[in-house]
Amino acid sequence: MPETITPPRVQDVVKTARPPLHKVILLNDDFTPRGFVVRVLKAEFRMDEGAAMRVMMTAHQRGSCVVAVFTREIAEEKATRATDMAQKEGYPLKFTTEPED
Ligand code: NFA
Repeated sequence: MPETITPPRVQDVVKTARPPLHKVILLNDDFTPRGFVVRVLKAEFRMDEGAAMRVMMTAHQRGSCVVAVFTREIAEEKATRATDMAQKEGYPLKFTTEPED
């Protein structure tokens, strides 16, 4: 009996929307020691010394600096953890989040 050969179906094209991204922003203050800010950036955002130093100095000089972008949940979690890390040491250091345009 002859074999029936079924050609492969053309796969449907499914477009997956990328989730909107949120920025984690480091805010300057007059009290938190520079070295502590660098330590938090390295610990929570896995930055090397050089990157952490540049972000810290940018916030120090301009008032704030974007640290990184993530999905909303991750951005909020990291901002909270980093802010808590400072609060435990008695520093007013603050990280906020905002949607990326
Ligand atoms: N402005 C702080 C100081 O001079 C350092 C700092 C930088 C704090 C960035 C917060 C954010 N000790």
